[in-house]
Amino acid sequence: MLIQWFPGHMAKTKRLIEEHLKSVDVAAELLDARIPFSGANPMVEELIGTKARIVILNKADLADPVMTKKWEEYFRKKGASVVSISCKDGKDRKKLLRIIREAALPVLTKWKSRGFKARSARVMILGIPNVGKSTLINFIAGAAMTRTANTPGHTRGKQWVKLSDGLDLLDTPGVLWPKFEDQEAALRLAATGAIAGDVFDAHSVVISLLDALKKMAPQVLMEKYKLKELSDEVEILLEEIGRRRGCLLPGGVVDFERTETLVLHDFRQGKLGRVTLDKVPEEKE
Ligand SMILES: Nc1nc2c(ncn2[C@@H]2O[C@H](COP(=O)(O)OP(=O)(O)OP(=O)(O)O)[C@@H](O)[C@H]2O)c(=O)[nH]1
Ligand SMILES: [Mg+2]
Repeated sequence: MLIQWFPGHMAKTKRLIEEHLKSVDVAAELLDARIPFSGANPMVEELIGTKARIVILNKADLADPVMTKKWEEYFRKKGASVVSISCKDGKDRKKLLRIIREAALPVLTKWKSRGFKARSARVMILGIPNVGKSTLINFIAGAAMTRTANTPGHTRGKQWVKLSDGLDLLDTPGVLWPKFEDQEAALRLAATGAIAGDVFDAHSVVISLLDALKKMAPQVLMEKYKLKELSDEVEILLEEIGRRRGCLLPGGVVDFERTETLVLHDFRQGKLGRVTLDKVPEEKE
């Protein structure tokens, strides 16, 4: 889905999310484990405010496991509750539910101490396009999903996915806009598929992706495309990949456009290894 983020649209999105946030106890910020920095919305902390927040590093199956640990550590040091998961791995459901419940506990305890009847913890998922919000909602809901329409009270009009174990999930995720100003971040967002194909220049995206992959996963790159060596020149590397994969135009010239599509597809499918594009910021001594 292509979303054009005009300033007016952003303001409207912000208002809508703020409105939804009022009815939840926990805001779950979903990040792509391959780009926890580039894929973070610049305003999310301001939006969430003092609400209990958890960071979910999703698509961990596509990210470098060592880097994911480092990113978890990074968020933990910043005081956030963090968990890394893959919606492709059913085993991760439990740890996800545990962290959500932990985050909601203080709110629910306070609620009860004020003499109110016990109630479920309410959670909202936030994240940029394509990070896996819908998949995550289905993943947590699993087979036990029941939708309750028009819950009375201040949650009126909202749809909740009722989980059997004392958790309610708002089934409308907050779609956040990604970073725009940061060129590096934009290239990575495009590489992972968070920015739709027609708003970026695929050539630059693939060139910068190959440049990163050359350093991060040279072996996989060579094996996948049956290359004897990796050319220092990324343009030449791209051409060699095209030749290897038979992406040719009449006359035997490499079809760059097709080659770029192929490389992007392979990367997004995880066929070029488990790669994390964002480095954890260096700690200041
Ligand atoms: N490998 C992998 N793919 C995932 C994971 N979670 C989601 N995906 C894939 O990511 C793509 C986007 O998922 P969605 O759930 O549609 O993302 P979304 O955030 O709802 O996207 P929008 O509705 O466009 O904002 C889909 O192809 C999912 O199958 C994961 O943990 N691992
Ligand atoms: Mg969705």
